[in-house]
Amino acid sequence: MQIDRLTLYHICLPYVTPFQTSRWTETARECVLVRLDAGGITAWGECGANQQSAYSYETTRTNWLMLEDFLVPELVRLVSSDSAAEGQTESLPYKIPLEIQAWRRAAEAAVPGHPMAKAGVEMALWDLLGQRQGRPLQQMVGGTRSEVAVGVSVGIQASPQKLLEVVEGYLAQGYARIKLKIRPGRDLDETAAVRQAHPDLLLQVDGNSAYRLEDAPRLRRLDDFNLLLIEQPLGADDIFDHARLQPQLKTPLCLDESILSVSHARWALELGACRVINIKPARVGGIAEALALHDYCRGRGMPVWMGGMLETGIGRAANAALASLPGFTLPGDISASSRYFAEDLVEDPFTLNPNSTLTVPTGPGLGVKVREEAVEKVTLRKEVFKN
Ligand code: OSB
Ligand code: MG
Repeated sequence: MQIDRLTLYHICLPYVTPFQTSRWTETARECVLVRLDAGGITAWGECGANQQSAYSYETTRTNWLMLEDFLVPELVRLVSSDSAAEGQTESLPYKIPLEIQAWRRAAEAAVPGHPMAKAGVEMALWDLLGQRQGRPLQQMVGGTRSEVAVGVSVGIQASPQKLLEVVEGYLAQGYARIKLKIRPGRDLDETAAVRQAHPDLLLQVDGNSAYRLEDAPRLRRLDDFNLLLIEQPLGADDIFDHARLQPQLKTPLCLDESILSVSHARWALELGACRVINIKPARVGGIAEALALHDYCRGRGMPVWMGGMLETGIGRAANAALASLPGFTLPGDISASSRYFAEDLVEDPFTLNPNSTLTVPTGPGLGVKVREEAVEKVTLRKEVFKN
């Protein structure tokens, strides 16, 4: 595998509106982009983390650090040794390219954890291989739908009334599924206001680990609102207490922060900690692990849906391709570019179709053309690594 040049960009792209969750507020997509130049092809990847250490321990700067000190040198070593990977024997509807398998082994051996840093490199490799083979990512991963059902994740607002206004703004744009960010005290009145005004809306909530098992009576009151699911009320490392909580609720629990691998999904399933899983390639270390999670859940009848990290059009292209797999049976957090940014980094911004879907890119690799001048404009720091 020949790579001529790797470039890291630390970018900061402001959101059209701040995004407030139970535990942090984001005002911009501040992340690391990975660019690979190889034989005339330019490929891109997006690391998952944002500026703050809140959703997980990873941040923009830890992503940069782990890439610079460990992961980029590992990739350089891998590329120059051109070590052959063993062939894949399982029969799957897709193939994990040997180069990706070799990268995953090398990255795993070099660095424990830091999935969001690893995912940025892995995404760029998929993009490079796809462009080289003239194959869209969707085809490489075995995706089947040309459009994927989507919704919007709505941050905490000043009041239930204001929240309803914001939600109605999105409904007017055509979004058919809404997710509300909640925290103790900013949950029941808010959810009630939206549910009362829209009895048939596909509605779900996300606690981002702001609750404790002792809050079970409060969470049980959410059962009155006919929600699709309650996402990650308890701690990221607390699959066990989610298993204690789920039997006390009618509403399905969905795990996000708790699931970093197929093993975690197995624990959750065997313990009865949730009935739905949110898959984010960024959170689980990349596209290959997301595929494995999808397969695992599908084989056991556990519905999954595509989450998001408020990615730019680069990361969102990968998420949309994956969301077209058959196991993704609930609408994803993959909104149109305009929900996030005044100007996205990709040439054809993602737009919402009237049936609350996004169209999956069909070009080779990620299938998006990155506007290099737009990237440069929002770049705070850039470093080139030559092979
Ligand atoms: O918990 O799902 C989450 C964004 C950043 C970090 C965590 C989460 C989110 C979202 C937004 O809910 C999803 C999106 O539109 O990308
Ligand atoms: Mg979540």
